[in-house]
Amino acid sequence: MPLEKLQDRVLLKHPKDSSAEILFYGATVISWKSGSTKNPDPLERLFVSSKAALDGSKPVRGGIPIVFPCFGAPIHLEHAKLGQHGFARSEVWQWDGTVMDNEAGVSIKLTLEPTEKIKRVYDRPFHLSYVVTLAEHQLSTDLHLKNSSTSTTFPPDVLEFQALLHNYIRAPAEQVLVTPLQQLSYYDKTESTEQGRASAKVEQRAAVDVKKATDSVYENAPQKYEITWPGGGIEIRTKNFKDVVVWNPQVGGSKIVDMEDGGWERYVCVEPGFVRGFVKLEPGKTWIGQQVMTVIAEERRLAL
Ligand code: TA6
Repeated sequence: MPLEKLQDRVLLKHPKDSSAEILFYGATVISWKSGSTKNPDPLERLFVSSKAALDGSKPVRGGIPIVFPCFGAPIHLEHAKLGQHGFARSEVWQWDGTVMDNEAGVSIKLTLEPTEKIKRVYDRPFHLSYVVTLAEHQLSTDLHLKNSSTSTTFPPDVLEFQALLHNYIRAPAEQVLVTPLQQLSYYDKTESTEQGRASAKVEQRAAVDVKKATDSVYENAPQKYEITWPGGGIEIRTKNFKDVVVWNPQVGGSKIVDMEDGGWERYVCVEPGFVRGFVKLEPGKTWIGQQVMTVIAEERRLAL
């Protein structure tokens, strides 16, 4: 059966043995298992901390949490009542149905609309939907946001938001490299200026590693990345996510309460988003942020 709907999650299964698991809480993808063209055995491609809460009590430490409508602490007046990374990752999304189920892949849709609870902190006209598609070696995650305002007043009821897919890619942090980020401007959140802002830099490295604590927000990035390590890799392609964040706290991760011991050694976060500035969306219009993750053929297997 290509799709199994449980009480708190949906399981996707591809005839060629890849699979995915999506919690209704946060629409968080918590597992993606896939082989590659060279090695058919499915391997887990995402990192989820063994200490992560999966019961809806807090955002999942791992997988693919959805960041919306603010990235980090809110800086826009409309987001003033929100917590870090907004509310999309900590609300229960609704099942909308199967979008596709054929040889090419299986695809489902979840939605999130303003509830009384959300309106208390974010009283804006939005309709979110999230389409997750599993193929043989690929996982696609598309976030759709509609400005559902029907107001015809002037000025128009424009939504201003940020959005990001906080991918925890399972990889050996000591060996992983992220490319191509060279010559991009970025904000280094591990360092701050005298004004307390992240310091602005230009990336000099041909390949970015995370051997030391890294929290870098790259602007106007190429939207096509390779995350590679000896024996494996993932390619990420995106549309409308103009920025990308690379994060690994290294041993500082031991201060994160729901991080498993040494968990930071087993992942790199590569997070496509629109997080510098805001997307501005007119009433009735829809914005779509798309991501396709593909397993790069591996020469040999690593046990992670
Ligand atoms: O995307 C990177 C980041 O914003 C880091 O600054 C780091 O704090 C991380 O996200 C995790 O945030 P969280 O709220 O999930 O603990």
